[in-house]
Amino acid sequence: MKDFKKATIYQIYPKSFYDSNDDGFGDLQGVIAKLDYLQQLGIDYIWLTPFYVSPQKDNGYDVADYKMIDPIFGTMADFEILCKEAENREIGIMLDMVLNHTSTKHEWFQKALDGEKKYQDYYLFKRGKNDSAPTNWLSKFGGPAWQNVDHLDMYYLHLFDQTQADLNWRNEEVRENLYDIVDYWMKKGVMGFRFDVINLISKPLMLEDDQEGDGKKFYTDGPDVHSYIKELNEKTFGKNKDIITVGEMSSTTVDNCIRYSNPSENELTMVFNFHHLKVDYAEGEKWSAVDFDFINLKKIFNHWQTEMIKGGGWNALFWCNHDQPRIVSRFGNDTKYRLQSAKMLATTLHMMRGTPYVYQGEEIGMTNPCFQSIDDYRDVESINYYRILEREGMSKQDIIKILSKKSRDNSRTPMHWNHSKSGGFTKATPWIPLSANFDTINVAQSLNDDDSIFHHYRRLILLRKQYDVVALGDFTLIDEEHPQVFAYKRCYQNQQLVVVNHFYEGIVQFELPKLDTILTSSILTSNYPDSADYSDLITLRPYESIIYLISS
Ligand code: TEU
Repeated sequence: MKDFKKATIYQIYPKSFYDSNDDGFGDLQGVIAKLDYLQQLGIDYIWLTPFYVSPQKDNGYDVADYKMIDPIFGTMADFEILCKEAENREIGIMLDMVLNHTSTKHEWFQKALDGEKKYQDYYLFKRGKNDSAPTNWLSKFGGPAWQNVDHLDMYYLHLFDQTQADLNWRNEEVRENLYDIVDYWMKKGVMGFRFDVINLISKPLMLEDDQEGDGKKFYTDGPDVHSYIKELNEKTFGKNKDIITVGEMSSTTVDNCIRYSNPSENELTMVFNFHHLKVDYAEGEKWSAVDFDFINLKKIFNHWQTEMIKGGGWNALFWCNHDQPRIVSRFGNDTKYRLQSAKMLATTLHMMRGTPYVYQGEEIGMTNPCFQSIDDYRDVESINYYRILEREGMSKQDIIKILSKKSRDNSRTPMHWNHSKSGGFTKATPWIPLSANFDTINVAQSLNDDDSIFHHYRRLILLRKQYDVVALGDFTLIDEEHPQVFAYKRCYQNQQLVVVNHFYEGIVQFELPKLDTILTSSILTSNYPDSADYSDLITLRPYESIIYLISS
């Protein structure tokens, strides 16, 4: 059995990973073809985003049949081979379970539309009030969260796209059906699950208008969420102690996350929260192009590290995923200091306490593609917001500028395997354009260069396995108010790490904690070949990042 505290998880967005049959879409055979590469990186699990039958309005997060594989990704036989081949390489497969909503093309929803009361009760169908929607809640993808169905004279709730109808978790039969789906995949030999927006599943009995916001305060970490997750655990993955789980928690709190992930609660293994990725929002508004707030970033990490340790919870650590822009373009420098800043960001994250996730392409320092036209975008959220911002009077140029920083498509461009046409991803036309820099930033180049970002990630993944302090140490932030450096200490038994990360260009001096003379220090890894030895005051170069190991 793998120890999740020492594990690293690699996220694959199959549509953009590798196209084995040259139809322009990545597929499961494409994942199989690249398993050796992932083994070389040293990861322990692969989280695959949804590949179930889906109209693909939200790239598979709109599931029409949970037990079938969408033909664009391959067949069940492909999936079974993938599980076996991954297992041969000691890699576990984690599946994405989208249990908050289904596609409106799902047969349950179709039967509800046909007037079957039983299936209407699978969703949140409500009568409108005074000729308008049941509440004033807003969808996370823009516009109202309720869609009217004329012939039923009712609205249904969709927190995401109109084609993603929220399920009614109060209905026991719905829950049993969902547990059966999880069971079905467990029997296929999967080793983990990522539960999509699982903290949004519990809606209050009485739905009311939100006088201040978009409605999220009513359903985020909702009234019965902990009891539903406990039940999900008990009836499905809790039966196999080797299975690991991660919950995606939207706008959550640390107290809830301790409950979600403290083992004594029998809920989940770990949790994603997004607070650290909102430091470049302008007063809570994602669709803005402002610099990130560095001090706040440190404070948020410090809060989540120390509070989760105190409460016995477990963080999933991540900079990137399929919903987030590329980190090197976001908090790093994707031009002159791409190499140094990508490594620095990796070190900052991987030396914290929690289980790190690497999103495909992050390990070679892929950047945002900087699309110049709305025609290059595919993401439903980005396209919706393009229209909304245009209606609000923003210029096309300003909207494109914001999208090029914030769109989810920034991370969804095809993986760069080599410098050949389409980056070796496909021989056909890819479903979404590539970033133009695939000729210099690609896997082939990274594997050949000992100094590459890839090899830095490989070393970090290994350090977590080699040093207990990485997995188990406590966490203390050093110099919280320092405007350029994010440094922290980790301690476990007689081992200590001091991790120093310079987030900006230029040269900066930084004071390190004084060491007892009986202690010795060495550099475990750094992103410059000649970083300074440990001393009370060190000088850091642009984006310099050093891990010191202190021992007695
Ligand atoms: O995302 C949940 C979610 O709310 C965000 O990450 C969202 O994409 C972002 O806040 C928009 O600004 C999950 C999936 O990861 C995402 O891909 C799906 O679109 C969404 O759920 C619905 O299933």
